Amino acid sequence: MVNILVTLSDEVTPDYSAALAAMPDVTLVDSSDPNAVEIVVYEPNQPLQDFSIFPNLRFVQSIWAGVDRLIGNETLTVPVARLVDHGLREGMREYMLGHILADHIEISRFEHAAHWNDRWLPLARHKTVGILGFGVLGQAVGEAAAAIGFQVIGWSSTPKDHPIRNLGGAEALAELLAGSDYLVLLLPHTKETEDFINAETLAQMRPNAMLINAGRGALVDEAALITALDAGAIRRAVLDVFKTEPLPQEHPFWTHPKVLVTPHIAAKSRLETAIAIIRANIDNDRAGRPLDYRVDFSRGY
Ligand code: NDP
Ligand code: OXD
Repeated sequence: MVNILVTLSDEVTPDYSAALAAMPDVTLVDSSDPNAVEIVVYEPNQPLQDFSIFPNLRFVQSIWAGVDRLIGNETLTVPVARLVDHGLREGMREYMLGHILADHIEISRFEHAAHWNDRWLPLARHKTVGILGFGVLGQAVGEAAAAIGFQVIGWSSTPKDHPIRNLGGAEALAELLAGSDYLVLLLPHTKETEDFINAETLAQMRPNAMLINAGRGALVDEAALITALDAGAIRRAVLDVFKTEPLPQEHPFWTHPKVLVTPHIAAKSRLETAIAIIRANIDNDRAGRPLDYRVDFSRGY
């Protein structure tokens, strides 16, 4: 038997608890007996921050992909696994492609138009989708965009052996910024990526570019983005993640005519796919194998 503490939001706790409790070798425990806790199934926005209270803890399984809130937590001395699963890939792909295509076929031109404007629409192959952060989710988005016909360029720390053209390094970044009609941000939040989109990088983008950030709010200098939108340095921004979440009611993004705000829903974790990843890591740990998708604390993601 293995003892699992579920530390998730109220919204998802009942479903994850039921799915785990149904496993014949799992006992659910609560934090009233810290000695009993062997695995914590966790969302990084939960109040539990001190893991040192669990002397028998073996690992922490995050059901989020982004673990920036865990990096630097010195009480975490056991392995941490992040979520990599099909549900996140599907969600992110649909979110990104939905926003890109809605913009690309100029839906806003026709909404309540009340006049016959039959100006030509471009084809996907006339446009470039640039993806900053060509990891698990960036590649899923890139593959979907390429399948529709967009030109796609990915960018990451190290170039990948992948059929989509992808690059690494500062020179390549300049090419991607200057060449993208749609700039997708799927970098993790680390010291290196903080305010990655700033006055300098925004100035390198195309005036017709649309920025879509589903990585983390910390990637974008919010004031610089508003200045760039107001000045016409870029055309539009779709933002799913913010420096402060929930986005404060008085924040200018809510009412900015060139900004669309979504409430961190680009790719929600789904029990139906996440549970298999949790199960696999329970088995990995029991068999003495390394965890799948273990977080590398030294690089910060
Ligand atoms: P991955 O770790 O698979 O991908 C991250 C990519 O970013 C990698 O390709 C990595 O390069 C690259 N990268 C990291 N740091 C740098 C840097 N300094 N310069 C250049 N490239 C860099 O993560 P995922 O694709 O699974 O997730 C990406 C992010 O998406 C998460 O960290 C999270 O913040 C966010 N997310 C948001 C969700 C939402 O609903 N809005 C849902 C899920 C995730 P390399 O491969 O070479 O290391
Ligand atoms: C995230 C997630 O990292 O929801 O944002 O998985």
